[in-house]
Amino acid sequence: MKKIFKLSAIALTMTFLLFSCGGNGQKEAAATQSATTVEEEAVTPAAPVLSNVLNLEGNDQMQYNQTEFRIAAGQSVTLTLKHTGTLDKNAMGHNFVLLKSGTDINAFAKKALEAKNNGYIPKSESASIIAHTKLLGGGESDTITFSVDEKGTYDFICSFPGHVSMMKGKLIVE
Ligand SMILES: [Cu+2]
Repeated sequence: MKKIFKLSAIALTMTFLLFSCGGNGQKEAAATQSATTVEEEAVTPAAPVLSNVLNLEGNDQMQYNQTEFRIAAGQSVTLTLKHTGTLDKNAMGHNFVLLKSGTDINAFAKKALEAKNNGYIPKSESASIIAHTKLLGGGESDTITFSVDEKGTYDFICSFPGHVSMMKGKLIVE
């Protein structure tokens, strides 16, 4: 329900009609017209839609389950990173580090190597970081809240040693 009410004005009207009438035929019609948005958000992680609740997973195969998110500029966003594996954070640690535009992700990851004691978040590069989670081991999760004011495409990476080549993605701010 919550998701439905977040839709645009048009969709909201359609949804309202749907709930007022309750017919099954109308339900399908309304669903088709009102937004693929709802369906995609619920079922297809590969097709990102604007959202302010982001869920990201990292696994024991050194992979994120998502490589693209879309958010609205200036809107507060909550991101939860969950490590779905079982390996210890010293062997297969994962984090989410969102970087400012223009940051060289490989150079950043290189700096991160020196920051083991700080969850591989290099203090010397704090000016390049928009937001980050803590470093997680298997079964752990962390939730952060942030917002990005400027529209654009931003890189996010896992800064655990060696992970940036596989664990990276784009956050698109619209
Ligand atoms: Cu990682």
